[in-house]
Amino acid sequence: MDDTQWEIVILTGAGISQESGLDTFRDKGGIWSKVNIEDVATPNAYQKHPKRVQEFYNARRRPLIEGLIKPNAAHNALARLEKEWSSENRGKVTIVTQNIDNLHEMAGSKNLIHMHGEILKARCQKCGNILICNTDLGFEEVCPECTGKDVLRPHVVWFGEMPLEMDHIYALLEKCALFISIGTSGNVYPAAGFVQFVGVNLNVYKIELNLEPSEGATLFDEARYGAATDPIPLFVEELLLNGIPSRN
Ligand code: BV8
Repeated sequence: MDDTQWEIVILTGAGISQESGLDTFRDKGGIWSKVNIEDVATPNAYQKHPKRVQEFYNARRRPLIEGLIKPNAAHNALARLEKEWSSENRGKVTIVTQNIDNLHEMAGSKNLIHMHGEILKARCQKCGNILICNTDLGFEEVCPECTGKDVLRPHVVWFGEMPLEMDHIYALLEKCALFISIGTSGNVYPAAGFVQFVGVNLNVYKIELNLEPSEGATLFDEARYGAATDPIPLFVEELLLNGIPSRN
């Protein structure tokens, strides 16, 4: 990166996909108000009740496979930002998403890290093979790599498991000039700690775009509140026009 290039890291959470028709987790009526985390999203839950866990993810995978869920104006605006920022040679834009849906890639985002995994993939617990999964996952499937049976689990990161690509993410955070946090309540670590991590560098501008103040709201330089399809396209427009805001 030379002095004229400015890297941007965007953290997204469930809020960005809410207007596409996917439930968030901790809002009223959200996923964790209907099921307990301990029953469906931990390695222990999978060990004790594998069928229940597979069914929880099968039900969340189906609408995505059926094509019922589409990216919204916020996903599209971020894809536009990545494309135009790099084509104007201003630097790189990377999205680090906590979401396991595929809406960022459907919108056209390329530099994308799924730190909590992807629901449209399965992982072999025996050999680590990761494969596309666009069907219900049960216990009859065989891993095409090691031919093991009863070994495929959803490729998602459960509570108590290490999120993916953490070294890569921290390296990006270390050199970014702008950190944007979108649609996340700031409850789940390590993602909730990213704003503090980038804040060590006093030159990084940190902005939160969310429906309401997150747990870490006071750590940002700026916050704009509203449903994602409202402030995000507007902020992207401003960014492409005026560049990264300064902290001074
Ligand atoms: C780890 C993936 C290290 C699958 C998910 C105490 C005890 C035990 C553990 C811990 C503990 N304290 C801390 C921990 C660690 C734990 C954690 O943080 N727990 C919290 C709950 C306290 N974290 C972990 O376990 C992580 N791993 O730390 O590893 C390690 C070290 C050693 C050895 C081993 C490991 C792993 C966490 C990953 C969990 N996986 N799910 C699935 O989806 O089923 S988490 C789940 O939460 C989702 O991935 C989700 O993305 C993520 C974050 O939630 P949000 O996206 O923020 O969603 P939320 O509903 O909360 O908020 C939505 C926001 O959007 C709201 O603010 C709302 O206002 C806003 N909004 C709503 N509508 C809109 C909107 N905004 C804009 N527009 C709208 N329209």
